[in-house]
Amino acid sequence: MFEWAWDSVAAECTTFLGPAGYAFVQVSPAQEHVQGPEWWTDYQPVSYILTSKRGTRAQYANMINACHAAGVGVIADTIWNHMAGEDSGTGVLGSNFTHYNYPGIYQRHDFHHCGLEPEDNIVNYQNKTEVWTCQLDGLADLATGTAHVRHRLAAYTNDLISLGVDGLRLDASKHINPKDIASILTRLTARPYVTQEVIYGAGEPVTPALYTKNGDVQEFRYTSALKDAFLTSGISSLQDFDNRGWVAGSSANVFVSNHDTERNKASLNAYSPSNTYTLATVFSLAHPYGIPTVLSSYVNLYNNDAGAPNNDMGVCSGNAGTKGWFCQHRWPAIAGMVGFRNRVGSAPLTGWVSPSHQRIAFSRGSFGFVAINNADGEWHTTFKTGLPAGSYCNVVDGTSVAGVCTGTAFTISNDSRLAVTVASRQAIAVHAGALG
Ligand code: LAG
Ligand code: CA
Repeated sequence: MFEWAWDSVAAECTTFLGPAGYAFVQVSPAQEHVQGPEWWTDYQPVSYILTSKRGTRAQYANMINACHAAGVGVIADTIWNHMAGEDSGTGVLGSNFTHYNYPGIYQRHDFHHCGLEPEDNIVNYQNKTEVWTCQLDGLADLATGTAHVRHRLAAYTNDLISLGVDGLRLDASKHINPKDIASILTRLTARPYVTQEVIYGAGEPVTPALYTKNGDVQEFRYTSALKDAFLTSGISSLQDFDNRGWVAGSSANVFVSNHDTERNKASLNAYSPSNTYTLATVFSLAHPYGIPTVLSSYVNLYNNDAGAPNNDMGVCSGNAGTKGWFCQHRWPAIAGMVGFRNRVGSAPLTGWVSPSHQRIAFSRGSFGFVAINNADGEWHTTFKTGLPAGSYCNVVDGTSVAGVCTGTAFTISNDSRLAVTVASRQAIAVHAGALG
């Protein structure tokens, strides 16, 4: 829930995320950060006081309690790599800092000074040490190899854990030696779910595989592959992700888009043509590779700096966004596929068919079936599914309420066949938990 204020996340956990079956909600960084209207101020910590543009510590704690009551865990976006980028300034709560001095927290020797004067910024991604110890975008790089910094980062994280945080998105993990991450994790009072941001770069020595010992890793090759498949080369290629040199599915956290790639165009986004963003999200929730994350963001993507709308208060209107928010998490196809994923669990992918390069269908054992038509033109056929006979709700366009489908219902025959027309640039999906 990119940039949603804590009070608005709390309300959304209760009214939508919990009932829809989302397991976790990932929220923006919670610590005090630099001032300014841009969204990315959140990624420039100035202290570990848990007050940010998104709310106070009390509001953060209340959000966690509300989400837990709704059955939703909370993943905190956590910044271990750096502090702020500016030469000096004041945080949103009034904490003063200079580039290498955070009174009472860090001083000059708590930062890397990698020797690339005058800026000390990363230039050469072929050099591991440089990627880990020089500055990312001018952000003061913490000396994560030292006991003091490890201790301080663990204290910040243990504070989040004490409020009930269930998982950590470790921002800029690629820029931290994985041994430093491992050491900080040993200092935590609980072992939360961990997903590490390690953006793959072809031929670079700092690889996602170096980080799997610490927890899950975000597999950006998946994000690129989906963009390429849905926009260009065809979706029939979206198989065998475990045989491509990517991290194993059991270590992967995957997404169609995150807040960075929707801005830098390294992925599909909500403005992608021909329904491809929704279809790709249906695919990611149907396919067993990795743990899928659904981004929920706001409409102003073409101004890279634009902060959240509506004074940061996230809000949706029925199944759609409003007041500048997209509310992707409520879009019927996406929310419906969360129910699909929960119902199919770890059932294997079976019965893959792809009669042409823009059409695929597969089952998840005897629990679910999906067909995706990324071509212009109807796909009229009879599928062999893994499901028992019955009447099922198409969860891409409807929900099953007490066994009655609010959208289209499909009949699966005694021999598990489904005769159906999948409209141009649409998907259908049925599962054992949504009869119609
Ligand atoms: C991340 N992952 O590794 C976040 O996903 C990404 O959103 C963060 O960058 C980055 N790491 C640092 O946490 C974002 C913006 C940057 C922004 C940075 C710090 O994408 O554009 O940099 O947060 O706020 C900004 C300016 C830079 C400037 C820097 C330091 O855009 O021009 O050099 O601040 O003053
Ligand atoms: Ca670093």
